[in-house]
Amino acid sequence: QSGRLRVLVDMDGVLADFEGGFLKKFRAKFPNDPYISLEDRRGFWVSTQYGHLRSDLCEKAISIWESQNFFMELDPLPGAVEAVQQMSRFQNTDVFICTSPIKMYKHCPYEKYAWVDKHLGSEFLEQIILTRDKTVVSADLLIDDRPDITGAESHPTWEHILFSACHNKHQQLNHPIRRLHSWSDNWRALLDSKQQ
Ligand code: DGP
Repeated sequence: QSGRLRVLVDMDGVLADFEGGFLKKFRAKFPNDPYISLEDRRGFWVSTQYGHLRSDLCEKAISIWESQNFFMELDPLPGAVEAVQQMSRFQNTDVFICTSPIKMYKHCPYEKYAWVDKHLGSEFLEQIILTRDKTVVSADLLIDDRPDITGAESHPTWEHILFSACHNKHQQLNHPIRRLHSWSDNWRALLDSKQQ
């Protein structure tokens, strides 16, 4: 081992306010349709819950994040930018932003790079990992709001830290997993716990 700590930080729902940005743009584009408040969000997939509310709302939801400027205009979550900047300045620590782009690739990958450049600076462009399979990326920690992270590697090297989000905060998990409730929670202690 290199003696360095490697941390993967997810983007949507951890650094960028995907849920808040989605709801704002959904309500603006479809003002006469019902919507799901952040309080009532359950399950990782937004389009699934909207489809259960009314079947036509599934594709209306998808149209929001497939639109130009959706990912670019997401606000940073409170404390996220500061936390990642501080984390990256820690001794013996490498921070990577590990994010799964949507398959409609016209805007999303470009806008994710532009978001990182805008909010974290061009030096962070070196740290971006775009992948639909996070299990094949090796690290000590993965901070991510998605409860079920699976892929080709059945034994990922990282410990998944579940970042709390509107869709997962009520969720009981059958396997024990550590959580980070927000960026005001003690992420430094999590990193310390992995430092050999
Ligand atoms: P990640 O947070 O890195 O696991 O990426 C997941 C992406 O999927 C993120 O951009 C949010 C987005 N997403 C959320 N809900 C849905 C959905 O219902 N369908 C699709 N296709 N993507 C969704």
